[in-house]
Amino acid sequence: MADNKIESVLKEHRVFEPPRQFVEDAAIKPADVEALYSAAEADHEGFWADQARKHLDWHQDFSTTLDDTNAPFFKWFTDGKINVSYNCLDRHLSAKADKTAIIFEADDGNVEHISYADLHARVCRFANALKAQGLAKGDRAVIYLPNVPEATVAMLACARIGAIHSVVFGGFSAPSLRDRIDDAEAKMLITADGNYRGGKLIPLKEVADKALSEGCESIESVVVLKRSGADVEMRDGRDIWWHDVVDGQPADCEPEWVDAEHPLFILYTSGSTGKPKGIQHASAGYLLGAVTTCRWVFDLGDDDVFWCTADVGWITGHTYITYGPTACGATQVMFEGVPTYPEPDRFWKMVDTHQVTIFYTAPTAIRALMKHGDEYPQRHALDSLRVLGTVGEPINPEAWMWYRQVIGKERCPIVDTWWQTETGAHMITPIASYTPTTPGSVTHALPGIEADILDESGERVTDAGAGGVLVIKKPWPYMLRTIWGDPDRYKETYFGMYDAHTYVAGDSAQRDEKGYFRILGRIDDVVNVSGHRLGTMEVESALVAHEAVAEAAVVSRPHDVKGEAIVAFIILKDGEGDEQLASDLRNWVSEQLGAIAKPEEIRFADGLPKTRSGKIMRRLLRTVARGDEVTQDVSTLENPQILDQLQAKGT
Ligand code: 6R9
Repeated sequence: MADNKIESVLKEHRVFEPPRQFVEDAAIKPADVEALYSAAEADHEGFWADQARKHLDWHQDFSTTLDDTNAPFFKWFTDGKINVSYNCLDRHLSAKADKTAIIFEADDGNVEHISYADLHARVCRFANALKAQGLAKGDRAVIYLPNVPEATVAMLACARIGAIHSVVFGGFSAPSLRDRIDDAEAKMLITADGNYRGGKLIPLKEVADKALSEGCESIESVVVLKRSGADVEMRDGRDIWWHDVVDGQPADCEPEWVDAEHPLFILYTSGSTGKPKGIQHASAGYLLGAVTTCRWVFDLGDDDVFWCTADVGWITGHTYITYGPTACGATQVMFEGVPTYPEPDRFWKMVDTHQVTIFYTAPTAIRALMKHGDEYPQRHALDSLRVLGTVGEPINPEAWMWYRQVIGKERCPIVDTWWQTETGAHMITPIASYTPTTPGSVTHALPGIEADILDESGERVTDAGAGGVLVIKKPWPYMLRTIWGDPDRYKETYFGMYDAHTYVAGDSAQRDEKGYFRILGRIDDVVNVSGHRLGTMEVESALVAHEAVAEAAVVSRPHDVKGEAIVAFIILKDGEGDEQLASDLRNWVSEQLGAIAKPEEIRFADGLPKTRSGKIMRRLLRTVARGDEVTQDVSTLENPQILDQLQAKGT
């Protein structure tokens, strides 16, 4: 099926021009885009310096644009001084104090409008509270909150005082939360008593307590938002309610002016080894990417209502909820719930209610909603929409066409945006008012981004249809700066394959006849389940931590809603596996890592296919998991008889 998918993308030749009316109404015209491309080509650094001065408010201007003397540890706008929360809030107050910044819709349908003046006051109060709790510039605070405005407030409050936040997605388990707190050596945890998603209670404080019960020695205080009203234990001297910490705090807080390179946040993401990587972003460069991409790619303007359906716990929520729309002074929708609750028309109903103009979601959501049938979107007019976006994984042409026809009514350009936690913001994507689009194609790199495809020896791959390694050949302002506490891993992972200026994304890609990029998938041991990155090693380590398991190998197979699903091959310490144990193991992984990592299928075997040097042959397992015929060379296999057994056990 994977091969079919690639083939159907390869045969895809449909091209859709940006609608004429859209271009006429757009803030950014094709001629403006052309000018950006030529400026970037003529002078990469000069281009980014101009953009940084145009889109950001500086407390002190910078004199060096790019310092690459210690490549790949690049620095941008080094001697400039800035505050990110000032750029997201204060600078809008003179003209837009009463403009709605956030339209928040809760899981139960309750709606709250928060103006820029109000958001500013909430951020200042919470920033003052953080300081009063002893959090200072450079300290880390882990945020483990639902997708509610307080998450944005907490992030911006950290930015205001120069503290470094690390948001952990609310679906992550206690051990995952603990690992992240320990790795970041966080001083404070900001969480909630719990919240409702899809009508179900998510017991955040309970999970947090479990995480804190072992390790997490760096944590001095825990701030708890009252959200669900659930009964929770508050530990004396450590836990304190959000409403109590902000009580009496002034609604003004002088921003801490930090160096452009001051770390803004750490966000953990899966890599090819068991330990998640703390991706570290810098203040000014990151914010610049958030602003330019909102303006260029989405054509985000003053009259728009922007809605990114991601959770703030992921990079998409960081850049396209907390930082991008606010830095642009835009109005955005923030949603606590799930697309199918109470009914599968929730998204479409919300688009009409809030008159959403730009809608940004993931292919997995599009595929899931498409399965429910056209009658749900057809209940709603959807006529406020003007741009549709997708992110997180490759989108199959069928889902792309459905999105275009049924949601966009053939009127809205679709921007299929390729980027990563590490890249900070969009990299390869159509520009809504400029780029003719093709289903399943991420089209071309943005101005100031030098994307290319290389073969293993570093030669450019230029032939249409030929695959290779996706690279970015020049540093860009919104790239990650390092892996928190592990600069060697940063260097090795992203710049180890070619040279210190060539960023290796970890994806393979190819070009079509037009020169457009298509993303084929990861080249490392990372799988993409419902748009979320998971390291197969992480899942394997969780499995072998179970008392019954001797060895585990995890691969993925295509899944028509999730994109990819996890299949785990298990060797038991003794005895034979049964359905009960399979179900226990699935739940075990969910407890260890979070529900997104739960294997779709567990297969028990007596051994794993290994090379004579002892390496598990994952390619072979992938073929078996997909139910495909094994055509690979198995002559190097140490234990060929295991293959028949694995295939026979297929369900
Ligand atoms: C933003 C985000 C990054 C990985 C990336 C790639 C996949 C993201 C994609 C896409 C095809 C797109 N990916 N966008 N693949 N088309 N439009 O998702 O960040 O969670 O770090 O994942 O997701 O494989 O390398 P992150």
